[in-house]
Amino acid sequence: MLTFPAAVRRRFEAIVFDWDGTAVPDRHADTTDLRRVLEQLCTHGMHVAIVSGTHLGNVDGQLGARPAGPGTLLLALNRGSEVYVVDRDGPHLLDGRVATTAEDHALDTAAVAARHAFAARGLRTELVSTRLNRRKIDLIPEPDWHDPPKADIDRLLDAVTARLHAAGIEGLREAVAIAQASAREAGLADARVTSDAKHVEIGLTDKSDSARWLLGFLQREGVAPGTVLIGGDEFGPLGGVPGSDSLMLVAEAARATVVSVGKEPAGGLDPVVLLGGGPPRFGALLLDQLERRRRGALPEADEDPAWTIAFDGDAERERAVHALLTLADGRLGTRGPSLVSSATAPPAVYAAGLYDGEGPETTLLACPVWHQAPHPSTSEATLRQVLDLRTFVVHETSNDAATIHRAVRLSSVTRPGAVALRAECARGAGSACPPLLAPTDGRAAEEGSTDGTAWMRIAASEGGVTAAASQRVYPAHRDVEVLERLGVYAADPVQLPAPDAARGRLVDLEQAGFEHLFHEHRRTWAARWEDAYLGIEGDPELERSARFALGHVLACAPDDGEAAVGARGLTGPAYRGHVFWDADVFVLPVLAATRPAAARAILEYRVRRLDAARAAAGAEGHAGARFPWESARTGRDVTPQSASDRTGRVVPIRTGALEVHVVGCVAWAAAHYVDWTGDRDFAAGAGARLLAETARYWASRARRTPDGRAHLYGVIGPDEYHEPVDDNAFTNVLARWNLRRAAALDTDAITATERDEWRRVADALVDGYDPATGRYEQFAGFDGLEPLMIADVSPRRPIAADLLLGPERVRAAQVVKQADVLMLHHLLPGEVAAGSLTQNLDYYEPRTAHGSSLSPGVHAALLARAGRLDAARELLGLTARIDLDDLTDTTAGGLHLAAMASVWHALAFGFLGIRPHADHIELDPRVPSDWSALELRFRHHGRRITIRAEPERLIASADGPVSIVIGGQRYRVDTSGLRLMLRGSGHWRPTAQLNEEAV
Ligand code: IFM
Repeated sequence: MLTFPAAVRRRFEAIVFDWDGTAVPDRHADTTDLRRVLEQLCTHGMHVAIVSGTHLGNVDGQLGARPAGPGTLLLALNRGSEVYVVDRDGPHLLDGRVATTAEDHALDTAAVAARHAFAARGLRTELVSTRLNRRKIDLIPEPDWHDPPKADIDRLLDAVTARLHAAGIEGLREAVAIAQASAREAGLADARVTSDAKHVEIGLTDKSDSARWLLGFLQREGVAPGTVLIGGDEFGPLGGVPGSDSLMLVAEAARATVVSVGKEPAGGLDPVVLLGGGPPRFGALLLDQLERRRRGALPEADEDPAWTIAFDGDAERERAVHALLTLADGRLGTRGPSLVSSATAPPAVYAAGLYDGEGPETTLLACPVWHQAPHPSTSEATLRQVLDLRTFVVHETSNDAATIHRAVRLSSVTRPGAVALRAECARGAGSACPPLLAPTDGRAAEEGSTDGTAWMRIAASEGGVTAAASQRVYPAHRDVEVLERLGVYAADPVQLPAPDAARGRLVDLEQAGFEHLFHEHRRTWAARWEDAYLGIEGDPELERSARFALGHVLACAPDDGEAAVGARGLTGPAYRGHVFWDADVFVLPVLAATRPAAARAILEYRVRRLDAARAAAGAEGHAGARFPWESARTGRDVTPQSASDRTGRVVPIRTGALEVHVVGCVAWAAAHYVDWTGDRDFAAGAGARLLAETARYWASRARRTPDGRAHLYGVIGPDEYHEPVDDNAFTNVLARWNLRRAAALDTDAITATERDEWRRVADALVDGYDPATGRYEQFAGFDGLEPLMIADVSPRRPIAADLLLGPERVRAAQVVKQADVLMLHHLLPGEVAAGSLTQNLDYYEPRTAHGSSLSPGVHAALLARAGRLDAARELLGLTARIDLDDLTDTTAGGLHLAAMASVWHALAFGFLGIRPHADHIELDPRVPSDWSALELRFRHHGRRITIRAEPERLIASADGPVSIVIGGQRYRVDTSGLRLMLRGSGHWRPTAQLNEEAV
């Protein structure tokens, strides 16, 4: 086999190439071999796109490929005017740009005018075709030229230049300028005028449109630009005119590898790799790609710093890195590398909602491990792991000096519960590793093997998990073989699944194969990012950290059934996988705006435990539903009742008994989901039940005093340093909102008497607000505690103030663990006293230790709302790095999912000031002057909306009509977008040339 330069000696995911002169020498060449290679490349999962100026009949007629996939064959033809997808049944038009009658007329006028201009200089030309969207003027018309082979580019250029000189035209560049002037005069402002030495063409589109379309397609397929190969034969200038293939080098292709097989008379053009050799060389390149795929070449990461995070042999932080690199699909979470196993940091797999044990001991069940591959034994081995944030695929390389081992693994978001691994290893090592290993917690696993399929099942106290996996090992090259493993998990919290439950699904997986699974997984992730794009231009490091955080939130819940999202998701064992308010008020808002079905699954988890919550309320002697502080399988409270402190002293944990605000948080989540999605069925059904039952709880728990006021006694607020407290402002105002919102529900399930009672209780609930200071007292008596600023006891935050100062001291002082009063301003800005944010920020922020990771992101959001952008950025940056830098020293136990979610809260609710309402979105953007733009995409009531906010400009667009309110003014936004400028007065105003329509 011919060798190629290092730049192309790798597996690419897609190839985009010019047809005439690159893939075929002329339009009559035999393409039997080419057809076969391209079809097989598609079968092996590569996307193939042909770019040509000519029409379908020419390219498809000559090639005749009929590929089956999973790779796609695309034809981008007629110089950027049409795109076809070709499958077994032939080509189908995907997209086409049809010239309007006026454009058609203008093209004719331009072409005739150009010919006249040439004729006036004494140059005879011909209009050789009048195909779709373009006109082509032959500079050397028949019979002057006897069909020169295009490959003979030097002769062709000489002949054309001589002819042009004879007419006093300096060269091709001037010929193009003449045609350009004609096009402009004909009214074609954005005409594309090009030359391939033989012709001058005037068109509405060109190869740059093809390239942009194709790269957009590949992006929607989840193919990173750095894994795309672009091929052509004319990149360098021809007679002073840019080579026609250089038009493919659009900005979106900046990370692609580009090769030319042409003669390139003007020499190299950065970054094109000059291969030369014409179509035969290009054919060899395609064959090389096919060979790599046949030998099981691993997909490679495009190490674009904007979309990847790499860890190099970080032994010290080994367990934290495991958490950071968790692959989750909403049902399954896998942590730990494939190529190294360590007794101190064992790999782990968890299934969502699958718990073992009873009461406070209830713990996520450790499942069979599927992802261990043969690993080098030498201790010098170093491990490099790259997480591709676009697709949540982990690429691993282990180098033990003698051999390089590599592995790629994924947890399929298209088929949650399905997993795939491909690894390169030393000959003979592949089959040494069994496909399933028992978890290291010593739990009994039953295992077996049927027809080459291994299965393993583990019973929980109720239900359990069964995994099935198969693998094949095949030679790659000399000393290397490829191990390919597919696995399926069936988890059931009620009944232990039979081996066949997993084995049956594995058969489907095996039929699909690794490449197919890889393809669909990539595409599903691309669709997620398409709805949840996040860009922070001007701060690449923050942008990447924020994408990391958002990606993990997008990965934590499935699209159907119920989602038991624990405080650490499926990324680690901390908090035993228990579900807290973290899921309802931190994770859910992000998903409601970006993956509504997953947000619905989080609510479904609560809905299915409504009976347990009713029973808990009843057991306390209250009405309604009392959701537990920590929840797991049954919906009964599983909060531990005690723990040992640093001194070994056993201290009681009272959050389970007293942190009742979670009840209102569930109601808030239901209402917030409806605000984002407009899901009427949920609102009228389960949503109404959640709101009503939680309101019943508050109404019966509130105590009246003779002065007519209502109180909630003996609770713990979000600030867990103080317990128990009376009338925690957060709890009371949340309960008040809950009662009022439920009283307003349009349902027969609530009686008029109940509504009246709820409104009366809501009106009577004390909230600790003092109009004189504009401040809420965090709970009754907080103001009388010892004033203590965090800066006086610690130079840095976050700190665990209870550990630093001791629990007694913090209990007696104004030291706040996490946003408490301020959490109200974050969740319920319409329920707190207007204008009270600043006073409460001023007072509580310096007293807050950020002893919980839930705190700094919320503060960042509020500081941004208050216009304190520098302080907001500082806390946003801290939150975004909380796990990446293991700032709390607890990341090993799993990622702080609520903190990850709060990064998005800070950007969306804080910097952009977004609020969802039933019939509009409210915006109040504040963008730091050194960010060139903050861009977020989300869904509101089914419409996809993109907001791009620059320090002084705002662009909003949507895929259908939506209403946006900015500065009290309502605008209608649709696909054509809305532009506003920030005026000197600090108000957003439409720019003059706008399409806005105030309604
Ligand atoms: O829910 C949080 C709580 O607010 C603070 N301690 C940790 C819990 C789980 O993240």
